[in-house]
Amino acid sequence: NRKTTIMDGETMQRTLKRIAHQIIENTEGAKDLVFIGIARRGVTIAQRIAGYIHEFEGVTIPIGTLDITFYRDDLTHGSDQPVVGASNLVFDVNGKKIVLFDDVLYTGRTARAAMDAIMDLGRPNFIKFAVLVDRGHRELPIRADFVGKNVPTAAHELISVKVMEFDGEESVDICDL
Ligand code: 3GP
Ligand code: 5GP
Ligand code: MG
Repeated sequence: NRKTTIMDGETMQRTLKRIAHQIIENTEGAKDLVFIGIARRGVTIAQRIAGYIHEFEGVTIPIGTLDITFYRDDLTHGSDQPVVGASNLVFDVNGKKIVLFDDVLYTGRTARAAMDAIMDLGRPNFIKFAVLVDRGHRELPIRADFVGKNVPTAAHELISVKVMEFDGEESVDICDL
């Protein structure tokens, strides 16, 4: 059960600040900009980055959430079909510039389900995708616009993402199962 640390708390905070700056640079101003976090840690990441943007630019970005789960409870099978569960989208998506957040990007199926759920509600101006870790192994033609770190993994490895809000500590580790 080997474990390799790829980000400590300080590195994670620096990475989230960098993504905050990149989002400001690449979304043409805060007008109509909204965030959607994929439960659970994608929501935390969205909140963190919105907090930094508030700090840097003095603007408050609305944050909605999507809960996407799987038919099967064996979460290590990335190819199982993601299902959109509860959503809390506190804004009309029509005409919005949406940034979608998840902690880890793997097969791309969750991002696809999230985009489908958003498009069912209206016609956004655009959707961009931000992730803390891209671990590879895509099964769909999906990429992230903002990436904290690219971490090549084997299928049997797992990326453990710890955030203060859920885990009381912060780190990203590769775990060998
Ligand atoms: P999160 O709360 O960090 O977002 O669904 C419960 C948790 O399991 C979610 O974590 C989700 O991202 C995570 N999860 C779902 N599928 C996989 C998977 O294939 N591998 C790993 N490691 N975690 C997964
Ligand atoms: P997908 O395969 O659809 O891209 O990812 C499925 C879901 O599981 C996403 O929410 C993604 O964040 C999460 N996920 C996939 N692999 C890992 C992993 O290794 N670690 C963590 N923490 N989450 C993962
Ligand atoms: Mg996730």
